[in-house]
Amino acid sequence: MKLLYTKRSPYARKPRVIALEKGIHLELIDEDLAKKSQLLLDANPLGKVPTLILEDGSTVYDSPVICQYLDALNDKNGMIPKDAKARLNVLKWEAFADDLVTAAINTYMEKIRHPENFHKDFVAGQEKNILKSYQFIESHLAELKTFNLASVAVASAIGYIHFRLPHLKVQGKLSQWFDEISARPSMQQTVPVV
Ligand SMILES: N[C@@H](CCC(=O)N[C@@H](CS)C(=O)NCC(=O)O)C(=O)O
Repeated sequence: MKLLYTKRSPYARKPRVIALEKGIHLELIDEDLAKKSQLLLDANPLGKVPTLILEDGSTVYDSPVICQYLDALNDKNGMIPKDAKARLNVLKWEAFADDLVTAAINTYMEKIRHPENFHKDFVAGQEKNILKSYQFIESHLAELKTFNLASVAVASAIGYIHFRLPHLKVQGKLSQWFDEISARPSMQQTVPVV
C-alpha cells in the first residue's frame, strides 16, 4: 500500500503512527503540495494528503477513514476500541483533534499569506479557540491515558501547533501528558518536519 503524505501533516501522522504500531508496511510517498503529483491528483479529487492507495489500485481518504481501515487490518495493538461506546468516544476525540488542527492551519496560513496585514480578529478568534481547547483537553485527560487513536490524534494536533505556532505551547499537566504520549517510538518517528 502507498500512503501519499507530507512529513508535516498532522492528519497524515495518525495513519503513519497506526501503521507503525500495527506492523503494517506502507510505502510512503512524500508529496509537494505546491506541486502535487499526478498520482495524488488521480487518487483524490481534492488532492489532499493523506491518501492511501491499496494494492488493487483503489483509494482511501480522508485520514479518519484511513485510520479505521488500517486498524481493521489486523488484531495487533488495536488503536480503536471495538465496544460501541468506547469506540464512539475515541472517534469523537479524533474529530475534535482534527478540528483543532484546522484552527491551527487557518491561523498559520493567514499569517503566512498576509505577514504584514493579517486579519487580527480572525487570528485572535482562532487562537482563543485553541487555548479553550487546551483547557478542555486538560480537564478530560483521564479519557486520554490509553495510547490509542484518541491520544495519537490529540498529541498530533498539539505537536503541529508547537511546530507552526510555537507561542501556543502547552503547559503544566497537559504538557506532561503530551511529553508522555510523544515519547512513544511511533510518535518520535513521525515528529513534523519541514
Ligand atoms: N479531512 C482531511 C484533511 C486533509 C488535509 O486538509 N490535508 C492538508 C495537508 S495537512 C492538504 O492536503 N492540503 C492541501 C490542499 O488542501 O490542497 C483528512 O483528515 O485527511
